[in-house]
Amino acid sequence: MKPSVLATFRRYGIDPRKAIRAMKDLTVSIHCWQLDDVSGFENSGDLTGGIQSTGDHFGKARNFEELTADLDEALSHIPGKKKINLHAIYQAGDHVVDRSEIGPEQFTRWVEYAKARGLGLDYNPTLFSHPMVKEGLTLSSPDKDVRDYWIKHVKNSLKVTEYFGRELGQKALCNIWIPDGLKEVPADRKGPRARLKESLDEILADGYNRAAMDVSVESKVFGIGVESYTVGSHEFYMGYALKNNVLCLLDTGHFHPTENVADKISSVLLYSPRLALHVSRPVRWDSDHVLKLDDNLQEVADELVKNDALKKTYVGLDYFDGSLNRVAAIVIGSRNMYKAVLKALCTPWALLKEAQDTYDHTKQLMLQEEIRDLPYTEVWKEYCRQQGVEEDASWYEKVAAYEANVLSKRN
Ligand code: RNT
Ligand code: ZN
Repeated sequence: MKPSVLATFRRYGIDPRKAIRAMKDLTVSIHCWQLDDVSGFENSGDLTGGIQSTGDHFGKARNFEELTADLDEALSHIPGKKKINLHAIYQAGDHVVDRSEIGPEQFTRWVEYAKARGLGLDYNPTLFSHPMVKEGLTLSSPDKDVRDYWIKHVKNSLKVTEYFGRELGQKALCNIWIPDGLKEVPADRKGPRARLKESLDEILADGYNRAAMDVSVESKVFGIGVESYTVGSHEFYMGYALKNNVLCLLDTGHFHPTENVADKISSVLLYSPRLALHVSRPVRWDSDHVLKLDDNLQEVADELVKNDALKKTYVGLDYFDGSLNRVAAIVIGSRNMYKAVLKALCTPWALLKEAQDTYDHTKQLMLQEEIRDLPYTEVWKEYCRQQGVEEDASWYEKVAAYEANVLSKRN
């Protein structure tokens, strides 16, 4: 880095070289499902569960080989430590097995893939896009057969996750999200929640190896077709997580649009030793747009740094846009996540906090505005150089060539 860049940061008490070193504490879990619009390898039909992917850009990955090839292309342009976030529907055994039967054997190829590249893996049971989702309900269904079916699936998911953690020597996360909710105002709000609580208790009853994995529960405010009531609301899961020593997963698209999800991080961390995130970009609703380096993303990264939470947080990405080159979508969103954290690490929080705590609101505002102009780009470029990835838009030429040579040949 140029001495002038270092000098500029030094004036604020920041050493960008230290910031780059601190990036080792960040691991981003890159979601595989952007590459195929959450289709998976089961041929399970349309995406259901109140979530939607729109757009039909060509070149969507159709199987394990295509998806991992696309991932390799994307990963070669992303700096930093990475994991891959999988869903049960990405089972890759010799033949497709029923959801209730999916276990570690269906993921040996993924473990080999991850081992060969020094990646970690995370896991999500898939409780959507399936005929056993009855009337939109799974673990909270009034139908015991339905609940039991999904309880089995999630119990097996804990085994898959434990297998990932053990094999890869890196703790894995099993994140539970269910679509359960109602289109119309419910007659009974408590019943489904009580059933969900009971199902979760049963899932966790056998325990799991906490050295190899964590479990998180993901809340939501509403989904398409389930606008009036979501069983797994934020309050429900926040209570459940704290009481049962599992993690609360905050998806940045799962709250009312005027809520600041970054603001929740410091509260959760006062009561829970660890946190899980799905970083997304909601546009008017939980639309799962590709991450832009906007204020919302920056504030999430700022909170992770200020709360010294990089090591305590499972940072997962969760978006899926089918209207553009899906490999580029992974690269753009992921690079933005790392960039936001690096920028947060180059911010003079001590100075800002001092201004706040001494009631110097004018200085605080002045600083907040002046530091926008610090040469963060130079630090990002240096970080990318050290990581052996492109420091600028030149990665796009390679992804465009991949689109011409590989993606455009798929139909
Ligand atoms: C849905 C949740 C959930 C999914 C993925 C595919 O609203 O955000 O996390 O997006 O599991
Ligand atoms: Zn999510």
